Amino acid sequence: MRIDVLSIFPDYLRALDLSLPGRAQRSGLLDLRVHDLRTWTHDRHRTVDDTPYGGGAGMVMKPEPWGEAFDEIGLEGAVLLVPTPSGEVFRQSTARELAGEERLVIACGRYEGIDARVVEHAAAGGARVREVSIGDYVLNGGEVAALAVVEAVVRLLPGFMGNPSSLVEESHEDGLLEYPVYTKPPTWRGLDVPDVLRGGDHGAIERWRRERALERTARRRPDLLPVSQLAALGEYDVAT
Ligand code: 6GU
Repeated sequence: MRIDVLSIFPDYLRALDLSLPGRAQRSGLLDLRVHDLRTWTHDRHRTVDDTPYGGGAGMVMKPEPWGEAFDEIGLEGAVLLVPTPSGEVFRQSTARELAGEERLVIACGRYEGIDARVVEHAAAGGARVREVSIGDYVLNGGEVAALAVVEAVVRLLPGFMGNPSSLVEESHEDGLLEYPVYTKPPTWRGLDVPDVLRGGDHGAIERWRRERALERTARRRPDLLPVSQLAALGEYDVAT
């Protein structure tokens, strides 16, 4: 997979040379290219923003540098991702869809966002555009979201994970939060590992894990469960 990231803070994306995406790059699975948006400015101050039409606080990113950047790197066959708090929520299912793509271009905005014509123009030119948010809070720019998106997608690329079954069992893959996990020692500071996990009855272990996953999801993320399933579980104390 090829991923181009455009940002006025390319150093922010350095973290991608470490850890998981770094390994994918060295193995040839990932071709990651980070670009400084200011490459496509022409004035002495390398200006990327201006005041908003219609008034209001903050600055808006000018369309011209984005247009020239897209012309040069090309959007052919790519999904253009635009991180923004006003986007659709980026989920595990989104990561799965994107992991099947050959090319992603991620346009990181700063300030109050990017002139809306940039997305309009890219879509009119045939690009598949997705404006995505990583959660209900506001960040200063798309860079941190881009890091999250790249990491979530790259770890799903075929051949990336040493043990693909660890991908199937984790939180969100089955619509539930993951059950609690334990390792040795069996007793630590007076706290025991649940007996069932040490008993070797794999059916019982599977049932226990499913129950804990359901219970945890009902308590922490009731929005993930259909009402029917929530009702069947009865009351859970949200404090625990
Ligand atoms: Cl993708 N961008 C910004 N600036 N803030 C966010 C976000 C994205 N997702 C949640 N908050």
